[in-house]
Amino acid sequence: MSVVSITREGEVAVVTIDNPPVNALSQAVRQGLWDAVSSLDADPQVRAVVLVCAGRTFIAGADVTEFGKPPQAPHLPDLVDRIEGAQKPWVAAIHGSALGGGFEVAMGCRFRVAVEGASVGLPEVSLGIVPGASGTVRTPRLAGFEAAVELVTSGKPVKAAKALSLGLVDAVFADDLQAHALAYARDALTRDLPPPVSVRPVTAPDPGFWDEKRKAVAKAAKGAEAPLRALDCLRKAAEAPFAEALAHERQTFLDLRGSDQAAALRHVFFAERAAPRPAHLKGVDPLPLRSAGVIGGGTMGAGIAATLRDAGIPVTLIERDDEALKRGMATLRAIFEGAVKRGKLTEAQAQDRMAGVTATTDYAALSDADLVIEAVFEEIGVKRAVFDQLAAACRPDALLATNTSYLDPRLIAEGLQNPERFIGLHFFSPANVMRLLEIVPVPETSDRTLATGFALGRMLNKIPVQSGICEGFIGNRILKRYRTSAEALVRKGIAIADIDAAMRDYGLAMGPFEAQDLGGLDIAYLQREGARAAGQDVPETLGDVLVRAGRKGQKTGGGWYDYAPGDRKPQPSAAVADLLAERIASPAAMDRDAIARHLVAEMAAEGQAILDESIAAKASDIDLVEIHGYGFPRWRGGPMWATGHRG
Ligand code: T1G
Ligand code: NAD
Repeated sequence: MSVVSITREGEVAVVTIDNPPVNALSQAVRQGLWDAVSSLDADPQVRAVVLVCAGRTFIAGADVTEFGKPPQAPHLPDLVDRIEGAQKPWVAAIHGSALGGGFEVAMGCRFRVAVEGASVGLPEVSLGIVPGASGTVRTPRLAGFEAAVELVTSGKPVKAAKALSLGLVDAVFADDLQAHALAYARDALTRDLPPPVSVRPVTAPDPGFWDEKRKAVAKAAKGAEAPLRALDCLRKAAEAPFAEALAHERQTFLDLRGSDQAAALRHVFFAERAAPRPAHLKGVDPLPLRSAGVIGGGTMGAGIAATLRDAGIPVTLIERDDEALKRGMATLRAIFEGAVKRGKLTEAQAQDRMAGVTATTDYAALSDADLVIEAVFEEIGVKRAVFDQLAAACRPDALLATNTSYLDPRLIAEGLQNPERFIGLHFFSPANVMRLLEIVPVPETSDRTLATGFALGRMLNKIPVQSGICEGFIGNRILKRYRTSAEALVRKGIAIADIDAAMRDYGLAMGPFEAQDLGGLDIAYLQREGARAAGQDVPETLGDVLVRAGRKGQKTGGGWYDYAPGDRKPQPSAAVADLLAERIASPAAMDRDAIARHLVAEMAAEGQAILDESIAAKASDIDLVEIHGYGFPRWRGGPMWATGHRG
């Protein structure tokens, strides 16, 4: 079957790309399009061409699987120029997503039309590269530099309606894309054609524009190289002739394609796509998930209910009493109202989400739920009592899940009827934002239950990673090692602020001590005290000393740092120096890069132990946990990738 085929609709030819799963621009597709230009230019019956894609989306971009190999002709920039130079006007008909090279091909066409809900974008920077087939020189000729800078340096796609307002597409249709595209092409033939995109004029912004954008892009990039290089290409497109700017872009693309950051980002790209469908569950059918219950409407319960509703799943929210239920529903409503304020949801969508929640204290409401997720207090007695009620109230085949962070799920499930349907689903706060979902089976968990956990992860657009049972599973276990290692540096006299600065320079949003002050030192302290009360030997930490002195973080006006009233800016604390004086060696200096390399190596060492104990199946899963659960910089690939682990 040819990946590119041509049919005729009167004087308009239809070129169809059919290259599942996402019509990527493989060499065969590029060759097929190249040959189509020749044959259609030579056909006197053909006056215009409509380019469509079969399947679920327009061209999703260059074929990422070809990136590791030498580029093969026809090269994409040449193909885009060839389409633009065709004797007959081409109309790109976009559904799904036209991304990267896909949108560049569309910009080589004389017109672009889209169906409502389609997206266009240039996500190359998320792969550590820049558009390599004229994206930085054609986009400004359609939409101007303000929009082009946002589109190219953020890598975020825009929906068809916005693309129309920016001039990136010429028309948007409610349905029947191909028929409308054919009509559009025929109508275009009755009028003077607009000039090809490459010869449309650009208005070069003043130098101040670029200074301002460079600051903003550097801040957002947080150490990633590609966004700044993309900005340079855009400035070149403003200040140099098309051909010179195109050559500069191509050189930048080829230069970045072989970079460490691009290799790391491709690693993450493929790991993210492999995660929701683990090989060992291939062929295991998940159970249907048509309705869910959430027990506990606190921080996590409300977030979990929100993410379920975002996926269109009806939710029954259960709390201890009406007062707590009101609080839970208020938290949930606030989540959706925040999304409306940010333009993520319409008011109607927010109302629909709330309408899909049944709030009650009566467990009988769960009698037909397919799935129930428990998110009550982190106390084994409370949890086990909840699961006893669930076993009595729910169907015997209903999936029962715990969101516990530190309790052993086997203890929670002890004595549960039909334990094969029990599983740990560890969401991260805020559960409706963080994509990481640690899936923790107990020995009795059936493969079907496990496959359903992953199916839920896909439905919720999460990054699901299977974890074995150990204290803190994968993420919180590495977090503990990271924090212990950071405290060890403090004991050696390294300044707290230097350690945080080192990790921020490395690419984390904040360092380990700032993060504890933000989240609260008492959460981990209570976990340690619980372990001590249970007879475990848990050595005193510096954090213990601070919490015992009432320093729990920002919420008490001070933790590792002091905070002026109403100010969240961390200030080095003389009180902390006094409190810890007997436990810290005299001040010592350590190069920030050395601090970061040491702490990342500590994370990776714990990751290796996690692999050795089969708590995680592969190193890339650990990278995904750190990137999606703890903000590890994607462009470093994760702690395992960054320290040379492959697999
Ligand atoms: N190349 C090859 N395979 C791809 C691919 C691509 N560009 N994009 C996705 N796939 C595979 C993916 O591995 C998975 O495979 C399947 O398609 C479904 O993907 C010159 C150089 C399009 C929004 O960065 O954003 O063009 O696991 O699960 O959730 O300037 O895929 O099924 O075997 O993500 O429906 C720029 C990346 C490339 C787009 C669909 N393009 N893809 O999402 O499906 S660089 C991108 C996506 C470039 C030019 C430069 C998403 C999607 P498998 P999926 P989805
Ligand atoms: P929380 O205190 O904010 O909420 C717990 C809720 O459970 C409260 O609203 C309480 O009223 C309710 N509850 C208690 N007993 C109940 C019962 N018998 N029936 C119904 N509702 C009951 O706690 P949280 O932060 O949401 O944590 C909940 C669970 O999620 C814990 O197991 C915690 O370890 C886990 N978790 C927390 C985080 C986090 O960052 N907070 C992250 C991941 C997992």
